[in-house]
Amino acid sequence: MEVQRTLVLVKPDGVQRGLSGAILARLEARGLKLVGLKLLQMDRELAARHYAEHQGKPFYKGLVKFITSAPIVAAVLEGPRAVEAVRSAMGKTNPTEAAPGTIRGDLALEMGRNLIHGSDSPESAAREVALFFKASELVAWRRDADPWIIEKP
Ligand code: D4T
Repeated sequence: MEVQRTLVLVKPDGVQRGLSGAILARLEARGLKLVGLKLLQMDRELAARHYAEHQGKPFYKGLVKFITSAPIVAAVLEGPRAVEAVRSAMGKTNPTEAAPGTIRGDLALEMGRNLIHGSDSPESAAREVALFFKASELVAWRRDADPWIIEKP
């Protein structure tokens, strides 16, 4: 199984609501391994780079205003098909359509306050991880529980 790394952001609504730990706990409990973690407040430049694909869309200005409005937690998670594992744990972008049991389906109501970002492909993950973390800030470590989570670690 392909081991991947993916970028997760607990957005300002998650940090302000005190849900950073609860959100990361769900991803850790699923078996994803933390290899990078920090609290920061995004500036407009970082927001523009992160959301470059949405520039010009009607929701773009509000999105940048929101994402820069308070601190976020940035994390890099590693595991077999980690990109898809995080996306399925997050649920659909619009929380009212997200299935119960997902982070958005259980904890959020609106698209513009959907708590979490997760990279949508391995290519986006590589680009996004590099936006938020230097190589020296990522920690490659051996987790003793791996054989109990991953069939062929
Ligand atoms: P992110 O990128 O935050 O993980 O969300 P998704 O990958 O699930 O969704 P996205 O890239 O399509 O949207 C990015 C971000 O913009 C907000 N948004 C999106 C919004 O406020 N209104 C909209 O109509 C859309 C499409 C929500 C997530």
